[in-house]
Amino acid sequence: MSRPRIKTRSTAQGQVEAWLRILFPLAAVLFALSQLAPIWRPYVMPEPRTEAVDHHFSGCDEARAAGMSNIPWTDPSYRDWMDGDDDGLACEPHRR
Ligand SMILES: [Ca+2]
Repeated sequence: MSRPRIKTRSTAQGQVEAWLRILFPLAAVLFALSQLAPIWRPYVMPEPRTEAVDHHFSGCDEARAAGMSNIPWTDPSYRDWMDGDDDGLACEPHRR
């Protein structure tokens, strides 16, 4: 009478399977946490947009009285006729 043959695993194969039993659940947990991360991200208030406003000054005296000088050509309040030397800056401070 012969004994039934029992297939045995090698030690290395057993170690690999043991590591996989640990690594697969760990990877699943880490993946799930990475998917939840956007929920935990703190809300950051956006910076208020500072859009340039066209003030429609009647002249440089009014602009300076409002605290604006050296108005660049990119500013909506810039007017060609307020830039006497045509250098792209309107209402430069008075020279002394
Ligand atoms: Ca100028």
